[in-house]
Amino acid sequence: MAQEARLPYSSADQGWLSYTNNESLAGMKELTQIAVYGNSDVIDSALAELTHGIREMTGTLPAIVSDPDRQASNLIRLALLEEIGVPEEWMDAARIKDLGEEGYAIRRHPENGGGSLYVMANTDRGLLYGTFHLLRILRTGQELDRLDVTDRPRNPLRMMNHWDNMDGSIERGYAGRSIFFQDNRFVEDDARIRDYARLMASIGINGIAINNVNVHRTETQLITRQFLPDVANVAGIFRRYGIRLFLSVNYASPMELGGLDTADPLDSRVGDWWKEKAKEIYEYIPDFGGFVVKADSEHRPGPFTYDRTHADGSNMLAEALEPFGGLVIWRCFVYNCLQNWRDRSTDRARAAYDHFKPLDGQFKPNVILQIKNGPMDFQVREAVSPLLGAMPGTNQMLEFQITQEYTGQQKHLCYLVPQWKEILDFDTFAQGQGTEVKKVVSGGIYPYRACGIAAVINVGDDHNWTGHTLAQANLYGYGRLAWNPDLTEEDITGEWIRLTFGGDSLVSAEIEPMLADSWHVYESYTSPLGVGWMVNPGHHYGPNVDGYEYSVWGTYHFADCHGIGVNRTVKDGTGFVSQYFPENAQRYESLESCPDELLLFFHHVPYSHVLHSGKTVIQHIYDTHFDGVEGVEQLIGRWSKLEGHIDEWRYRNVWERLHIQLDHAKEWRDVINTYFYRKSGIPDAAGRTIY
Ligand code: GCV
Repeated sequence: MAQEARLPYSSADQGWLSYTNNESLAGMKELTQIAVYGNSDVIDSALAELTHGIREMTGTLPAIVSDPDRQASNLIRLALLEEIGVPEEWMDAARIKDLGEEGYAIRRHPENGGGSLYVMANTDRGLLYGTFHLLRILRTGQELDRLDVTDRPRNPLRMMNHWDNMDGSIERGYAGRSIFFQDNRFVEDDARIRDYARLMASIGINGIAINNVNVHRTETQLITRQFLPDVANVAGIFRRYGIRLFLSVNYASPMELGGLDTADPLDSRVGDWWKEKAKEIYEYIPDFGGFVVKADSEHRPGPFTYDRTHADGSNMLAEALEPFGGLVIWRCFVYNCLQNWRDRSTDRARAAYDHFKPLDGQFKPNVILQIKNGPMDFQVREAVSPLLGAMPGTNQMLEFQITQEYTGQQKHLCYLVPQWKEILDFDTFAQGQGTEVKKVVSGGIYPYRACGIAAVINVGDDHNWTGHTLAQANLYGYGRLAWNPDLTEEDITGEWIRLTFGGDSLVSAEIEPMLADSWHVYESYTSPLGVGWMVNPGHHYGPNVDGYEYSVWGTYHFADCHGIGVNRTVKDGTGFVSQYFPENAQRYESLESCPDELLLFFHHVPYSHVLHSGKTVIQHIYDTHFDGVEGVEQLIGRWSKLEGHIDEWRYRNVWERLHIQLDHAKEWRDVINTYFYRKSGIPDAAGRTIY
């Protein structure tokens, strides 16, 4: 029974689900009783959350009443529409239909001198999302009197990708160990997984891949009977929260598990092996979401070994999953990672488009191509991938990275919502003006059968999930944007702060600008003008200006004594620019119209080149690196004002990380400025200390 669920399940920080006492709600009669119309595990989860949230906020556990009179008032009615039947004037058939499978309506209706709150949906998942929305409304103290909300998600698939390994490590994880695995087994205590499922459902996530896309030996076994019972157990936890479980699979599984001598997608033994495998998986997990596949990428196996295309490879898997409604999420992060740095004509940025664009229209309806937001790899600033929008006949989804691999590794504060907003709002011009990325991936431009957004998650088993407490805002913000990419940065930030820290206005007044400024601050003291990659190879923490300069990875800045940047123009560069639709191609091709922040991504220029800002490139480098450190000092100044306004644990957690950030920002500043001073011989116009 839902009422018996003891929430939270673990002692971890509850983040934005901390429903602390809220005196203004104490007298509200409609929060004292709940009537439920419908019956399912997901509805039980909604009810458990609602009772828990209300008890925490008001101090009183609401009573569950069954079959109340239609005239009864002063209660919450949590109702499937088909069970309750609402008056036509509230919700006509069109509006009900419009809620779809995941939407909901929340409404306050005056009744018999009192009032009732209605949460209504066509499905139990809709009710769960509506419940979390109602709790947000209550927690943030929004006006209830004329409450009349309807909402539904824009993106059909709103997904989290874990890069967790079964030994408990997390590739690019900065917040502890895996919450799923340890010592090559599943964890025994699943309390963290249960709280995690709640957190994810509360921001609308509906799909989670639990293991790393680099599928090593033990993880290859996840699709065998040895581990499927455990996988099914986790899938069951997620199912109660409306989330489908996916697995990353090893493309060479038929060889590693099946004893075949090939993984050739056109060899019928390979296809048959996967068909049998799919049948087995669905015996354990009837609603299994499908496979995430990294093939022919960074030494992972794939169809190229057999001279087959990625359409051949993914379609073969899709055929196996199709009878069960499963999806193949096929990553487009395919490039030559053994490049010769002496060869300036090969451009890693071109790779995804060059590989996949010619295959448009050849993929099965249950294949989705998952495309990283940029053509390189989650840099603090890079261009938007030109592949997005360029394949009208192929399902696409966007991949973001919440885990801060290149953006400060959760030691530095770097709020990524502003970056994601820019990417989602980027106009591809694929179908003329107004073909923004957000419309493409939500299926609003081409008739995609499946699409949406995925992100590499930033959580581990640290008490606060994300290492840096303020990095929870990235997690929250991603979910909210995946639900509705039109939400504003300000709305998301304000909501997260109030839910997480309560209503103290000083806390909002200081944290809001901290988050808003942090991406630019981080960008200022790290790599300049979109060039990226000035980090140490392997762990990707910087600074190391030439860390990747003479390597095989295709990630160069080409700085010499005259200038810096990658010439990706059509005129005399790698031609990458031609992959964009003409409006963008023209803008990036020309030095005059290329935006400053991407200048070195698209052009190689002398240090004396004058930016639109009026500064030379070299002076811009010096200024931003000095400014960046000052920016961190300001972040510390703001945070210090919150001592005593925030509990000691979270205050110290952020304070300590901000001081690490300051030390490291100084290191970035001095290394980068000194490097470019020594390369260019041009002094800083302001005469500041450079070594
Ligand atoms: C999971 C980058 C990261 C790798 C990651 C890879 C990918 O190269 O550094 O850790 O591998 O991207 O997205 O597949």
